[in-house]
Amino acid sequence: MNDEKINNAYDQAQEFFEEFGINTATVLKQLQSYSLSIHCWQGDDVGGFETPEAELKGGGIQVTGRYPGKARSISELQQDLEKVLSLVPGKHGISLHASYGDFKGKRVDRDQITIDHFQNWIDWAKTMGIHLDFNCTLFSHPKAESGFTLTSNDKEIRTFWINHVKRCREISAKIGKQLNHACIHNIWIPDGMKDIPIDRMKYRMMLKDALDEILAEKYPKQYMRDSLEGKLFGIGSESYVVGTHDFYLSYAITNKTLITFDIGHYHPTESIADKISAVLPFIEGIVFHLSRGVRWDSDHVVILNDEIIQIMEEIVKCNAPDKIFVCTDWFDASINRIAAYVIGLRAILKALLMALLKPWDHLREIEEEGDYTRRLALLEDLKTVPIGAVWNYYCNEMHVPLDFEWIQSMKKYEKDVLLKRR
Ligand code: RNT
Ligand code: ZN
Repeated sequence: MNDEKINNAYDQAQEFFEEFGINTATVLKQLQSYSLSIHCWQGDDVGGFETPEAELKGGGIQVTGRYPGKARSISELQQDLEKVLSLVPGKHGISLHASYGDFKGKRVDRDQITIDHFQNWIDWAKTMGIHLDFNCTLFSHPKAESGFTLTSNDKEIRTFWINHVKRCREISAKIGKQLNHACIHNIWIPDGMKDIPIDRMKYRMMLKDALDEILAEKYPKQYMRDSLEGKLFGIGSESYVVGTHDFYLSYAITNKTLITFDIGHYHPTESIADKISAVLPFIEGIVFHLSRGVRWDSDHVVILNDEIIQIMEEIVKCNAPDKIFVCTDWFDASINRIAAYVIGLRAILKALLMALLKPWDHLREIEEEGDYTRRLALLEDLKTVPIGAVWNYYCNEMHVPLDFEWIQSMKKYEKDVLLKRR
C-alpha cells in the first residue's frame, strides 16, 4: 500500500472517530507511550545458554515443535530480537531469564551468577535504547528435578534456590541502575504435587519463610521491583501448587510487592480483565504475562481475541500507568519463532489501539443512565469501526511494515539467516 492510500484511509477514519469525540492523533501518542516487556525465551524454546547446553526440562511447562532456526547463542538471540523489534511499532524492552547469561562456555551454577554474566545484555540494551526485566530460573536444573525448589524438604536444595533468587534480585537492581529504568524481577516456581497432598500448609509456610528471607534485602524502587507469579496447576503439579494466585496475592499485598497475572494460570472461564479493578486498589502494581492457553496453560502465541481485548480495555480504563506492566510469555516452536513473536506483539498493540479508540466517556454516561440496550448495541457496533486504517497509518509513521507486508520481511530473514543456522 502506498503512502497516499494509507493517508486517505486514515483521514476518513480520523473523521469517523472525531464524531465520537476521539482524537486519533492523541490516541496514537498514547499508544506510542506504552512499552511492552518482551520475553526472550520464545527465541530458543526456553533453552537458555548454560553449559552443559540446557533445554527446557522440569517445571511442568512445555514447548512443542522443531521449526528450524532457533537461536543458539546470545548474539543470535539478540539478532533475532532486533528483527522482531523492527517489525513491531513502538519502543519495547526485553525480559530475560537467569539461564540466558553470558557464561562463556563455563559451567556457572545458578547460585553463582553475577551481574558480569549479564553485562553483554545490558550493553546491548543500551545500544538499542531499551529496558530489561529479569526472571530467576527455578526449572531445567538437577536441583529442580524433584519438583520442589524453594519449598524442598531438603534444606540444602532450599538454600541453593534461595541463594539463586537473592542473586537474581541483586542482578536486577544492578541492571536497573545501569539502564536507569526499574527492572522487574519476577519469581515463579514450579513447586507442587501431582497427587493429593496431605500437608498443604507446611509447604505454603516454607514458601512464606523463603520469600521473607529472599526479600529481606531492600533495593531502591527506581532500580528494581519484585513481582510474584502464581499458578493453578502444571504438568506434574495437577493436584497441588504451593504458590497459587491466592497465596501470592495475599503475600504481595502484605509485603508491598507486585503481582503477576499470567493469562494461562487461571481456570479457563475466569476473566483476568475483571481482576484488574478488583486488585488494583490494594496492590503496588500488576505485571501481566500475556499468553494464550488452549484448553490448558499451553502458552500459545497471543492473538487478537476477546480476552486480550478486554484486558487492554481494562488497562486503558483504569488509567494507572505507574501500576501496570505488560510482559509477554508464550513459546511455540512449531512455527517460525520470529513470526511467533511478531504475531503476538502486534496483536497486543492492536488490542491496545482498539481500547484507546473506544468512546469510554460516552459509554459510561449511557451506563449511568441505565440504558443497557443502547450500551450493548453500541458495544456491538463499535466492533467494526475502521481501526485497521489507524493501525496501518501508525505502522507507517513508525517505519514498521504494515499488516500483510511484515510477513515478507520475516520470510526473507528466515531464508537469509534462520535456515543457515542448521
Ligand atoms: C510458567 C510461568 C513462567 C514461565 C517463564 C518461562 O508457567 O508462566 O512465567 O513461563 O518463566
Ligand atoms: Zn508466566
